[in-house]
Amino acid sequence: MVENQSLCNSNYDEQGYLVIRNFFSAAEISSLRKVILKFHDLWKRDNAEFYQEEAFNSSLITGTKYLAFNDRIELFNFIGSNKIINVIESVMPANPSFMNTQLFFDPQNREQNNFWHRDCQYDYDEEDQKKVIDQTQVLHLRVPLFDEPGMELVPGSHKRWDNDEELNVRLEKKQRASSESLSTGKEIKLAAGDLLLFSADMIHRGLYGLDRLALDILVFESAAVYADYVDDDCLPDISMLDQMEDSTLFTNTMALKSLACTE
Ligand SMILES: O=C(O)CCC(=O)C(=O)O
Repeated sequence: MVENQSLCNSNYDEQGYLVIRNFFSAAEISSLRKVILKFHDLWKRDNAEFYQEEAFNSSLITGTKYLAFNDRIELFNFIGSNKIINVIESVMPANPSFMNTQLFFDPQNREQNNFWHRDCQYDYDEEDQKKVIDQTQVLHLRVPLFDEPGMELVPGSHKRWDNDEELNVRLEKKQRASSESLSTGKEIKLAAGDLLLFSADMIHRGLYGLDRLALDILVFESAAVYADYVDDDCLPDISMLDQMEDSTLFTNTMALKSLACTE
């Protein structure tokens, strides 16, 4: 149960992020780590060149390509647990829907820099990014599986456009690089067991080091536009829904997808 739900909501609403220390028990993280490491080892073997040259994340962790039925159930039960759904609903009350999962790790090329971005910048030009920030919400839940340097975030930037420094660095204008430091950035160090919630719309970057491995769960507020981003293969089978404490994250997505099909 998330204590002081309204406090969570107002912190997230104002700052664009929320850290809950020791949210998960050592046993919860240890079981999750086993499943994720299975995925990660198989994924690395299958993507050896990409992994060596440039990768810093993988995605579709709940899909059928690398994990067997029982491991997928374990992941779905973790995501669809009362404690996770409660915390999601405390910051996103209106029909939160499952989008995807990603796994973040250190790039093998130690010269590879991290980079400031808003997630929406890869799909929209600057004018549309302003609208997206204003109108839609995507939430990341970061679950570090080991202690890690964490994330650097620009608090409050989920609700406002960039200042000059931020824009030039983030979009590499005026000969700035997206890996340069920002005076408005705030580092959030994370330990295994912590949970970080942050808005995908805010200006952020990952901090590399300590051989990190973090599971990110992506959730969107039910705007049908994001239903197209969801890969069917990453959703649970109907038989898996009953096993979860709370399957609403997935049933909301399924409802949106079936709505999109009939339109
Ligand atoms: O951890 C990273 O390397 C980047 C994370 C990130 O940008 C994201 O989760 O959207």
